[in-house]
Amino acid sequence: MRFLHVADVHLDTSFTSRSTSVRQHLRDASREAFERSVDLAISEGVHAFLIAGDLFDSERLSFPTERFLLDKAAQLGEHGITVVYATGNHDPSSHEDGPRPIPWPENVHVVSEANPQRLLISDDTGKPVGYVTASGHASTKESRDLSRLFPRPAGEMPEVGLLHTQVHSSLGATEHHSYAPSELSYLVGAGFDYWALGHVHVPQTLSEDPPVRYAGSLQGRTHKEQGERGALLVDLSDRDAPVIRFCSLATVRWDTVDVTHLDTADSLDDLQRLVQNEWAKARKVDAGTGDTKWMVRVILSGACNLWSELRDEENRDALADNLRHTLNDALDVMVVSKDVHAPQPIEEYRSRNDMLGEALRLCDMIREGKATLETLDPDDLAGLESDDPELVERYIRGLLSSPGTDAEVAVRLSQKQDRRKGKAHKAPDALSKHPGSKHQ
Ligand SMILES: [Mn+2]
Repeated sequence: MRFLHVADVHLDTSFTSRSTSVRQHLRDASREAFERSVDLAISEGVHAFLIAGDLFDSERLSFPTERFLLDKAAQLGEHGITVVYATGNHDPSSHEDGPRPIPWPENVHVVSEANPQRLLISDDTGKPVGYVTASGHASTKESRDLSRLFPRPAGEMPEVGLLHTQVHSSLGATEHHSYAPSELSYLVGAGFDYWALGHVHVPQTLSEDPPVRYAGSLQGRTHKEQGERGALLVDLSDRDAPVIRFCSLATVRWDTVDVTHLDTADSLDDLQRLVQNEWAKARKVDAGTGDTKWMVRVILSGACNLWSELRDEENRDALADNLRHTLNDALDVMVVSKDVHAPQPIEEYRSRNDMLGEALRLCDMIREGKATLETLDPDDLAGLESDDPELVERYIRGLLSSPGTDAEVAVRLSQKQDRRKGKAHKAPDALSKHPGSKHQ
């Protein structure tokens, strides 16, 4: 038996936090990835197309998606491909929480109740090639271990288990609610040749023999879902030697660019150039498929002369806007400033015999636990309501652990010093930079 294993398509996700055009593009991308999986199933001549739950994101099912799915299902049917779709916690059969039922063609078997169904799969001449046993979610909060309900398979043909489940030990499982939880050791010993799983969006192999696999989300939906996304093409013709191939199908990818060396940036153009360089490097390592569009998150960190500008959300949005046009193949860009601080000769300051040196040494001592701020009134600390001295202590140390803290202390104190020194200190600099400005 040969089949395609897809999961977590989440069609019609709302993507409400995105702009109208990006939202539309992301919704289209989910359908496009599904379309590619259907094309692949047909070109590979598989016998079955398995959907391991969360085909829909919620009860929302748009007319374009309904039309699209019925067309794709019929197309699979024309090629003699059986579709088995086991519902998940996002698309349960319950009428209150799940999508409305649609008139699927005969080649589609929707399994939407816990009671497992064992379906015979045949090739296009009608010759049986294997069985798929599936169980589905009837509600959004299935709490039972559905795998325990699967009858033990016995026979000469390959047997596949299809289920939307949170296997306890899987990578990224904590990101998902523990619905229909199951145990890997039980799945491994349950007698199936392959477990086609859905729910956890990180594609992964939980066991090689027998294969227990998460296909992962077909199209990533957030920055937590970076990396290639697609489906698993499985050949169980030789039960002792399954052949499994991951096929990258998602048209939109999510990626993060870390820009940590900002010390040469003195203008918006400089910042843009630095980000562009990092972007080009990242795309050299992983170019996508050529027509890939990217959802980009830029994380800026470290010392930068523009540190105070980068604290302003409007400035970050403006930078993101510019990058949207300049980064190749970017669909959308967001800019995050993480511990961006003023460039300061901290070590030199620390040894100084003035208020700034004193403050920096005090920060060190608090970090090292050699000093406490016992007389501090917690009411003055934003974000901390407790007056438990231990909590206050831990909170202060947490604040001081950020790499930019010393620089911030230095900037704040030296600005005050500058101000106190007044024009006598500032004026010559200002005049030499803008000759003649006084007379305009
Ligand atoms: Mn899901």
